[in-house]
Amino acid sequence: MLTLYSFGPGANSLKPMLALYEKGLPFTHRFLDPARFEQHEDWFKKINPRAQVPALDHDGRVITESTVICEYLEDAFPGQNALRPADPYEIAQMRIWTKWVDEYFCWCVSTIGWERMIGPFARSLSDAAFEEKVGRIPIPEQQVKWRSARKGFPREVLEEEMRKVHISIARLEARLTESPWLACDRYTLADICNFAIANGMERGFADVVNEKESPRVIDWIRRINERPAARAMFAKSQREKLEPAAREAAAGR
Ligand SMILES: N[C@@H](CCC(=O)N[C@@H](CS)C(=O)NCC(=O)O)C(=O)O
Repeated sequence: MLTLYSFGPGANSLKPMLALYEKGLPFTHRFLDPARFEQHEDWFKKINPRAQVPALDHDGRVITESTVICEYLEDAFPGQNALRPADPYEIAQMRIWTKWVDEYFCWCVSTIGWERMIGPFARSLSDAAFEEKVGRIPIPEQQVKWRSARKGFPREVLEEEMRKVHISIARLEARLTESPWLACDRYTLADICNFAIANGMERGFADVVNEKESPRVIDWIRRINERPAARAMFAKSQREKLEPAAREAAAGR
């Protein structure tokens, strides 16, 4: 039995969720509400002591780290709609792209996202409420990030991160000019893991991701969104949003 703990189909949570849909694996989804800091609650820290999503429970054993979960699904369910190429060279190319998103692309987009979204949210809390929430976070760097978002990241940090966002999109555009998919001539975890960060950037980063500057990236985002697995995933998430009571009942709350 598979249970995915996640914030829904966005950012790191999207990676294993889309992989599960692509592979056609039935799973239970346990949504954690970031607005209620559910990821920092004690019950969830027993599942992931780092208090972060996503986490996957497979028959009572927990796997964390979004990209590792995706690779785990390939190892545990190899015959089922493979998302990893068979050729060792192509596997290496796939891992270069998943490593890059985890170490570079994800971080610059994340800092800007935290400035825009987490900052106002953190400032809406009283000092006492904020400190109480931050005190529950087990990772020191993550506490620093919450505090920086509340204060507002320094302008030079935001400028540097935006520079990296431009570089990231240019790198994706260049690759997608020579190949329809990132790692090889077929859709793999490289596409899923980078899509997790790039999806929605046409709206949130319209001056970087647009038809003029990055038409191949726009087309690649569209092609992934049109896949039956992505459509099913987003439709299910929409239903879950519209039916919070049903979702909470399913989660046993
Ligand atoms: N390296 C981890 C990062 C996980 C991560 O950053 N999760 C975010 C959501 S995308 C989270 O749980 N944020 C809440 C918090 O840190 O308080 C992975 O890839 O799974």
